[in-house]
Amino acid sequence: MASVLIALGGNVGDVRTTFRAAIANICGMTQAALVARSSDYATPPWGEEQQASFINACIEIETSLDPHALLFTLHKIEKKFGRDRANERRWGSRTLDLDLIAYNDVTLDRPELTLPHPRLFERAFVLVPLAEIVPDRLIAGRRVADALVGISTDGILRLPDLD
Ligand code: PH2
Ligand code: MG
Ligand code: MG
Repeated sequence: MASVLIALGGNVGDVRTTFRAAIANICGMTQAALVARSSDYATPPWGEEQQASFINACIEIETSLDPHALLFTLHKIEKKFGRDRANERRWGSRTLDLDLIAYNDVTLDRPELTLPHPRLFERAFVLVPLAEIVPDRLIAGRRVADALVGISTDGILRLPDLD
């Protein structure tokens, strides 16, 4: 079994409801157990600033799928929740983005998949939810909670749990 960290993001539609359903789908379709789920956070849009705020969260799962099978499944789930990869801008709006952040300590550098996620340490919208669930985890030799020191978390707001 592998311990896998996945970041969720979206800014179109009822994103928190999408997250809830997507997490159930991830566990169902990857024969995975949900180990931890962060709170949802409202986050300022990064990359392309003239768009709606995002909601972001992170989960940890345990799965026996290999990284590529997992990536394929995550893409299927994105599509099921309205993601249209063919007609979107690189840093633009989406219904659902599911990013593989880390898969055990696997390192991989392929066009379709880089592990750990190459932009993880630049992104407070990933590190803040990640530090809530796995503060002591080492990714690329760095402790998650330490990686947050020195990067701006301005405008990131933890949202109260839904019922
Ligand atoms: N995702 C993007 C572009 N910008 N900004 C925030 N705050 N959160 C995201 O998940 C995000 C983003 C495209 O994938
Ligand atoms: Mg992303
Ligand atoms: Mg993505």
